[in-house]
Amino acid sequence: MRLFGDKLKQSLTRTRQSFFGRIGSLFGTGEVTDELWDELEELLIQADVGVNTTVALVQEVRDRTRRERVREAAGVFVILKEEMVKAFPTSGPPALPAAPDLAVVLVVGVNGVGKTTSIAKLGRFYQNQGRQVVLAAGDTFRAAAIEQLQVWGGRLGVPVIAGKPGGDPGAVAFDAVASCRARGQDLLIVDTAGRLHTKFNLMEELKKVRRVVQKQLPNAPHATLLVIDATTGQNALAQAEHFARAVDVTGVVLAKLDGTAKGGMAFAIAREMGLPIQFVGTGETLDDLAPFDAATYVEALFA
Ligand SMILES: Nc1nc2c(ncn2[C@@H]2O[C@H](COP(=O)(O)OP(=O)(O)OP(=O)(O)O)[C@@H](O)[C@H]2O)c(=O)[nH]1
Ligand SMILES: [Mg+2]
Repeated sequence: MRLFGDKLKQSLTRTRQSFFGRIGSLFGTGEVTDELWDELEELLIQADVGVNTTVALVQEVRDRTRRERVREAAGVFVILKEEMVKAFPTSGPPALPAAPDLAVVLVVGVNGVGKTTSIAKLGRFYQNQGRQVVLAAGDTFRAAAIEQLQVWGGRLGVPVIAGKPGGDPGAVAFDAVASCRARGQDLLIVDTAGRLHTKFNLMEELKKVRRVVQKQLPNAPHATLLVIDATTGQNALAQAEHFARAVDVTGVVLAKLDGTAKGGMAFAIAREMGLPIQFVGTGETLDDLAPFDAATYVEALFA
């Protein structure tokens, strides 16, 4: 966990140096004033924490400060950090059936958010845990998507199950499950499209992929991970809700956390969407993925 903690901390460098660093300075000295609360609220909103989440968080901290008769800013800072950790009811990777049982992970999200790269990183993560990983190229729409996944599969040294460009992603998923079962491989990660030609409906296609997988393996997919791009701010939330409603998203991969100075979006996702953040993307290479841990995250925002 130490290594992952370092990665998470590293990816939050820009965030720490901007909004959250300034929040830390607010609590440096002295008394608690009305201005302090106003500034705190403003900085949290600027850091992508989201208006509703910010208001609720600041209210809770104010209430506790009053109840616990805290007068020093330093004491309020401790309460703030505790409440921030509490914003995440759960931490860590999804619970999956243990090997040798086959676990199926479906990865969804808007185009360009980092799905395929995250799949490769997840492949490495689970490989390191000793699992026999297989990838399925379920994005049959975008021309280069299949090849891109094959390149990652080559780097990982794992099989990539693919069909023809423009083919049926349900069929690819079906074949991939069958292939894993025939060969005794125990972790299948399915890539999906982020965008389709307008005459098709992406949500319907994703639902179909789910149904096809379920036909062979009733409890699958065991996790449906929504990839969210941390650099896109609050707009991403509306898109994410769309996916969450359509395909029973079970958790979030917050990609490109290293690419933003506003790393507060995790709070809005957890509170406003009620979804657990399970992994964060910390860069562009295979090892740039860390399991999300709320305490480490909050510490890294200020440390
Ligand atoms: N800095 C950084 N870049 C990332 C991260 N994850 C993905 N990227 C970059 O984001 C870009 C898009 O990544 P993809 O994995 O192709 O995204 P996608 O969602 O599969 O895109 P489509 O297949 O077009 O829908 C690539 O240039 C990746 O290198 C991350 O955690 N940090
Ligand atoms: Mg892709």
